[in-house]
Amino acid sequence: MTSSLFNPLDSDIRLNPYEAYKRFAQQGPIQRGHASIPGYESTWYFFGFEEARQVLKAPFHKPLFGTEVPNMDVDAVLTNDRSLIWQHLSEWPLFQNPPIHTVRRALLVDAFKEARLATLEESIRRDADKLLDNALSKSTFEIQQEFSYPLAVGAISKVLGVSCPDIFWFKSVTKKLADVLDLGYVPDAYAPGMAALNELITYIEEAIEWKKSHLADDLISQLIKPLNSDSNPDHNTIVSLITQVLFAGQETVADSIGIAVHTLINHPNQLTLLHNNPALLENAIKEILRFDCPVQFTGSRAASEDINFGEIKIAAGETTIIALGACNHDAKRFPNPEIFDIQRDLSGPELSFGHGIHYCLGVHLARMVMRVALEKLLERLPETWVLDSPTIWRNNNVLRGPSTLTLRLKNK
Ligand code: PIM
Repeated sequence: MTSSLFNPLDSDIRLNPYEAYKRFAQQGPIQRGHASIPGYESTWYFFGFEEARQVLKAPFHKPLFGTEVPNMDVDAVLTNDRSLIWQHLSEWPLFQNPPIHTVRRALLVDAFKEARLATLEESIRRDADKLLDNALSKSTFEIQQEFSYPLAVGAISKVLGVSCPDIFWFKSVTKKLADVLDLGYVPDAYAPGMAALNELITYIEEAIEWKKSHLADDLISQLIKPLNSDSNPDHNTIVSLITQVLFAGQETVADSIGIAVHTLINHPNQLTLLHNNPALLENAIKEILRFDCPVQFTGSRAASEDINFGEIKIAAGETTIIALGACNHDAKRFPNPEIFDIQRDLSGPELSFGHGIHYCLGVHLARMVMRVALEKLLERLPETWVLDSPTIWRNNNVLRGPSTLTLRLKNK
């Protein structure tokens, strides 16, 4: 049952988010949510595109973790069972504030520049072909496990300069971290998440040891090369940077490929249009991510002072969460938002990759892997894409994407 106060944990929001957002957005672009999540009792949800851009740019709004926020009892929010894993996760630039955020993000920026990533494209393209060589010989094709996920993990491994980890193991580890990062208080996720994190840390420490004698032009080499300066990151910082890159660099990319295929299957005319006009691919990718984005909610940010948005007064210590999917369907910014149109004019500001100092570092990687994936699928799949069974969506409120998306390749 849905209340008149927004609760991102309501099951109908996960199952049919855009209908729910539309209903709530009619009540205004900024709304106080349901007080159901411990630590987020007085959270404001942003549904308006412009308002969201404003709050993401506002310097006095900080992510919750690791910050001093007036009127907020951070210890109460970080109760014991989750504090252990958050000690590590809150080191991620994704959850940090300046000045630490600025220093750590700067350590990653070069590896994610468009020109640098372009040097990896051919090898990612070869991976895509190999995966499809294996997958397309069968009568059905489960895109996420057989294609999107290994392609995304392979791509981020190339950025880091390590060989692709065992996909089955890696998926189980990152799934447990995704459970921890779900919105709200998820007590059952913390112990398995911590165990998974420890496995990931062991894997990364081994990779770092190996890299020390195999330095190359890659991110881990950059991070561990002595810079002869006081600003060298320490070992724990390097490990946490790599856990963030490994986690964030593949989950959402794989989800985006799955979302793209699901959306195109549901809009066969647009799929045909794209087949006949490959030059539309770049705009199609933007439209896919506007229409259905893989990160539905930003992390929570607390106001460090009182702030007014028109009639709405957000008091110091109150938290804000941007409903990115809702903002991407704000009719003031995108007329007829529920229409999926790969020719839509998408010049101008966007939000699918966030905004402000936490704007997604992986934007070029995500777009490039999506482009390679879709080019290869358009080239090698039959012209009509047919689902073999209904798409199953992942069980997470923040991260959206198909967990199972099976295409029928041959009549059985
Ligand atoms: N992953 C990639 N970019 C952002 C993310 C993310 C955002 C919120 C929670 C978990 C991952």
